[in-house]
Amino acid sequence: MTTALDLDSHWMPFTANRQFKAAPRLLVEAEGMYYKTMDGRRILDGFAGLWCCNAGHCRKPISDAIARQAATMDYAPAFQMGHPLSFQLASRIAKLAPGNLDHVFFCNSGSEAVDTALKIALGFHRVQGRGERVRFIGRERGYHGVGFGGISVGGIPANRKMFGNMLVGVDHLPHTHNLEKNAFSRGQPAWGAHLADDLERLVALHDASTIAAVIVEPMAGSTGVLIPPKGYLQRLREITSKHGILLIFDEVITAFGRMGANFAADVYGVQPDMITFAKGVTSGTVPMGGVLVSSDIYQAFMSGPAGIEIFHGYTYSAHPLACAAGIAALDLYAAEGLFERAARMAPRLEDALHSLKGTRHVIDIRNHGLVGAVELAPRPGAGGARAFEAYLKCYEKGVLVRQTADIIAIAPALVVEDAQIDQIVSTLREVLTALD
Ligand code: PXG
Repeated sequence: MTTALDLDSHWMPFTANRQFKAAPRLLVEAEGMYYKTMDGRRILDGFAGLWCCNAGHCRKPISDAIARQAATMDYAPAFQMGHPLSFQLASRIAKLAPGNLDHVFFCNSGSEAVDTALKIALGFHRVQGRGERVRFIGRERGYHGVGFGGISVGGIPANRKMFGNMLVGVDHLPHTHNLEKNAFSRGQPAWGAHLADDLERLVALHDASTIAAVIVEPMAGSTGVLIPPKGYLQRLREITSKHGILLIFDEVITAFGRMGANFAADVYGVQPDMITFAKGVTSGTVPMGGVLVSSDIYQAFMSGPAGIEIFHGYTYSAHPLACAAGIAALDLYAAEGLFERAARMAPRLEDALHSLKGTRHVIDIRNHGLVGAVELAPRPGAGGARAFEAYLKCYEKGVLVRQTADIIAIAPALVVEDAQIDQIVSTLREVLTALD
């Protein structure tokens, strides 16, 4: 099997290549909640691929739509030309979006969506004669993809330290994680809204007139599931509005049902000026990302000089296959009521996960929507090792979860059943109990 496969040539992303290639984990088929491995084992997918296959794997309405589109028109030029599917999908997404977020700029990934949103923020201020608003504020532990813009506003040290100066003029809010105050919270933690007030300090330091935008994940996924404290996002909105600063929600993970609603902005009741999305828009089937912008932002560009309004875009912006997949995914989400289903299943996941309280090594459990995390005490001098071993052991026992630092994250497809939640949690319990 794997001996016939040359594993050397592919330099894998965010992977310990040498370790992986010595003991590869290869997936060859997927259906619904399950993967099949190259050695024929069935794996329960507790992570919707990588937070993306929200409708479950290989759903026929989506794969049929992609196949049909590939045979009908493979590609159409993205610049100064168009095709109907992009307009259909954009208006569908705009209808789902909260408030006045009614225009969509398409790209191909979350990283591109973030860099696009940052550029739109700069352009928005500039077309209105405020070209000095160039600073960005991100947050510690934030993950906004791997473009230079995204790592600049992001706050994951390992993703930044190798890559030089990045964007200049970026500052960061403090993250909201605090185990002393908030350990074992169910849903939004009570403590921490005041951490948003740090934005006032940064505004005082830099002056509001120099700041273009604040970008945060409403629920910080990649860093290990940090649920926003009650009132925190509201406070960020108040302060940004007061100072004419744009607020960008990076919803690459949280959009399209993950939190039990269309967008996290709906769940938390806060209206941003832009939302970045990717992943769930096509249920992970074809790469696609995008930025939802407010009518104010769109109109500001449309009132600018005649001609091309923004010198930005990608060969594959609104690729026909991605658009076909997106429309089919949105149809399927609606037909099966999957976002409502996620909301209904969320308490079930919450109870199951919190039943791990008291299990060996567990120092925190947190959850919101169809997302949960179990944080482990790190091994002295070996941060991340314990959780990585737990992740490997879960995989051996037929359950795929995600590990980051000493945190195990769970985010099953929205079609997950009770018994599958139980299997994920009981496997984790078994593994943690036996782990050093
Ligand atoms: N923003 C957010 C909030 C993300 O979560 C990106 C941007 C970048 O998206 P692309 O499509 O460029 O990868 C992400 C991606 C994990 C994990 O295990 C998270 C992501 C990707 C892969 C793994 O938490 N998030």
